[in-house]
Amino acid sequence: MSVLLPSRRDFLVFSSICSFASICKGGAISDISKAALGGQVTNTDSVFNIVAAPDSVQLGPQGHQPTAMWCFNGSYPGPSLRVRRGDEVQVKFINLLPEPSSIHWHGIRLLNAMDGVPGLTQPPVDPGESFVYKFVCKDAGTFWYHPHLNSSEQLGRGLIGSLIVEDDTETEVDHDLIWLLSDLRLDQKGQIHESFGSIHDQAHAGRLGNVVFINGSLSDSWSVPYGGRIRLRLINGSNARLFRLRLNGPSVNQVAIDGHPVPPRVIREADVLAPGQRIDLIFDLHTAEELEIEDHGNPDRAYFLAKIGIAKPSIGRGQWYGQNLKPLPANDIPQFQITEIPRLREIPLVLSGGAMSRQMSPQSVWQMNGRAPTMGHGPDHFGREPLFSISLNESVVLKLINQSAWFHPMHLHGVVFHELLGSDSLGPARDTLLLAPGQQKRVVLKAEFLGDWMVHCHILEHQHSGLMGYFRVSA
Ligand SMILES: [Cu+2]
Repeated sequence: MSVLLPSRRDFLVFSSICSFASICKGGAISDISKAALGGQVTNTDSVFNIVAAPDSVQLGPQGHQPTAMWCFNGSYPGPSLRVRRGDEVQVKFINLLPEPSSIHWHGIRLLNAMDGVPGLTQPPVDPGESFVYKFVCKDAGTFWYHPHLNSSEQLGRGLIGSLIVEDDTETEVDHDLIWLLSDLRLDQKGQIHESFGSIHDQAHAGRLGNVVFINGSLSDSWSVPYGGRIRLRLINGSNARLFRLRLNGPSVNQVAIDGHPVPPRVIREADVLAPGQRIDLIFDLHTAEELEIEDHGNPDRAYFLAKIGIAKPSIGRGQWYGQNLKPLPANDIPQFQITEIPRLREIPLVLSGGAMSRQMSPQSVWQMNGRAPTMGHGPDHFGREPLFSISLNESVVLKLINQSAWFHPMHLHGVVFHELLGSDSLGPARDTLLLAPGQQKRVVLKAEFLGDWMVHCHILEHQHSGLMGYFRVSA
């Protein structure tokens, strides 16, 4: 029961934040970013300005020391962008960081030139420069955005945001909540810990934070203004943390994974939510009910994440939907016949290295297919040659083989894929798939878009130190 678990406020570092109220405020550039923003972003015509810049954010309670971070539009997380399926989204990205950056639209199937990977799909956006992203959102669902350069540090300093694509025939709910989950590694002064580039993090489980946030907040009590049906969109925007969310209260349906609908299924525990992944839940809350959510991602250090209840007094009444929950409207993604799969070309992708491995060395922490791309985040850090090539419109089976002793959520850009479950069924459409230590998984995918596309581990310290390459889709 959650009352026995520690809350996030009990985390050691948080009490440290509280005791450092008097450190002076930094971030001279924050005024520039606010000026460049020109007020609120608008989404009426799916045209946005996104400014990345240093800023200071009140992570702890009021009166305590703000944290110097890197922010999209001055907030942590950045603005939540809501668009309609089929819209052409236009984002002017302005970089006011002290280093080059970009924005990648995680999970969005788009043209290669808009994928936001410096050195592969576009030049880096230098400090003071801008880049206009234009893409059509083909799929409704829960997506997110973040830089794709020096990702461990840029996300670890706060550059994350959600992108929600709505459908005209969306399943009706009274409240549509987004929880962008993240963690930050903070020092004793409540500032971002400067341990970026740590070989220990790279070779082990990545840069785990010491404080977990929901939409940048420490609040563990959330409320909707009145009862009814609630959609909760969970996004894991942390560098390395695996969430395993246990749900106590009303019955909860899992309705989408990585943005794409799945048949509604009542769960007491959501699938593991690895970095980059999303899960959508739908549940009904009436009268005095509350949904309590615990994170058992690390079974030895489970904690109470938050609860969702109805504000008191409730200011209205939601609809009563009964037990009837229809699947979300499907996205038009490639479909596969199970009978065609044995005929498809199979491409192995072997992940090796990391701590406790003989393949690991200071020059090569991780390897993909035995190859160790240059460490770091320069223009050739993902290797000069593609890991594999696929013809346009070809379907292939990719065999992911984790020879290491560590978890790897593997993310492919430019495609959605399905895991092959045994010989006769397919898992849900995904863009990021978690491999446990020593695990092998086969996925089927169809190459729909030309170009060079990243394939990498979404534990960003693994990505930084070798688990990052690309595949080529050619005509
Ligand atoms: Cu990894």
